[in-house]
Amino acid sequence: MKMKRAIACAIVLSMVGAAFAAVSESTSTPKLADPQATAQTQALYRNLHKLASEGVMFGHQDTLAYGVGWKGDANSFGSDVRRVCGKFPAIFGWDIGHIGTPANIDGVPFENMKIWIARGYAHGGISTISWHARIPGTTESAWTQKKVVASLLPGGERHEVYRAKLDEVAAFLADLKGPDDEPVPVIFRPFHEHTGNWFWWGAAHCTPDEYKQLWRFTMDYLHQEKGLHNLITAYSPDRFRDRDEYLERYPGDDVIDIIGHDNYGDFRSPNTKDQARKALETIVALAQERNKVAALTETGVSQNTSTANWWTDVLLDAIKSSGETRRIAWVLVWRNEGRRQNYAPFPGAPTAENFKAFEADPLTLFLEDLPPMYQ
Ligand code: BMA
Repeated sequence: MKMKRAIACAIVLSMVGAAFAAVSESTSTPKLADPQATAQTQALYRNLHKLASEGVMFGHQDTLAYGVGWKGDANSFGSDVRRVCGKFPAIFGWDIGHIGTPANIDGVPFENMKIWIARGYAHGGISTISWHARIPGTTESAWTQKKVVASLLPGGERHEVYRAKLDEVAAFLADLKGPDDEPVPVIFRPFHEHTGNWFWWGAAHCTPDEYKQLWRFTMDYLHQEKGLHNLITAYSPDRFRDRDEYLERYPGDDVIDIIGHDNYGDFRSPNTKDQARKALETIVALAQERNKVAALTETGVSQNTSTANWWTDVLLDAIKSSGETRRIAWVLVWRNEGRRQNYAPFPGAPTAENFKAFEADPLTLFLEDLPPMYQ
């Protein structure tokens, strides 16, 4: 296993400091919201927590499924990220929008997605699953601005329909299996960007209490009724003014594991560096107070039009802007749909050379740089 210098140093230091570490271990070991989480899921969470102080993992949505000018199949294991820098992302993003049909919202067959998630895990990588959910029981998209959240809760007129939808979600999640038939741990990130109003679960379309109840019912159902214990939950508001707004709809420390944040706007150019720093410092502080893990769960700029040095001069610069901001566990960029929509570099992209410098920085971690995450 090839490790970056930062990790190697951290290992030496942690050996030297082992005696001290043992003393503080009991207070610093993070606990998942699900007390019944599988051993691998617990190990992943512990390792995410530990790695967050050593490096920042890089993630890319749908990286194995397709990229600019190519499409994968069940047997392929390619990525635009690898084509550019020789390494895979450490974090593999997926989306289960349109669950219950053969292919997801962006045409990725769910059967292939299962295979890619299992292969990513077998290679030591980490998968995170978002959900651009249609309104349950309809084909109305995630972007339908209707007040339906209350109707999905227990006692609501769509509650049974919602349970049936969660049964489909659970069947998919239960089918993620490792080499010894163990459940593959995944970071589950539903109901994201809810501080905006573009999705039906957005702030304008439900009360804080309804939003929290949606999360609480959903996780309780997946854990208790469906017996799933391979989930690490990520809460990921879009841009927020301050801690109060961040926490206004927070479902609770007993539900959420990852203090996430989706933010494109503040990471567009160096001009908004102060806002980017403030946002990262806020989530890192909130995570540290709760002994949880902070992450920049979505960001990115178009690789066609962005400044060529965006990776180092904007993104990395923001992540390195203070001792606190460096403590996010990962950053994930959105999908490479094709020439029109792309957030990761691809061969020939104006950003490709700069991305190599981003990869070479000791702070960034790719699949090949990870220590074992599941033990
Ligand atoms: C959006 C865009 C859409 C896509 C959706 C779900 O941000 O990338 O093209 O369908 O995410 O992945």
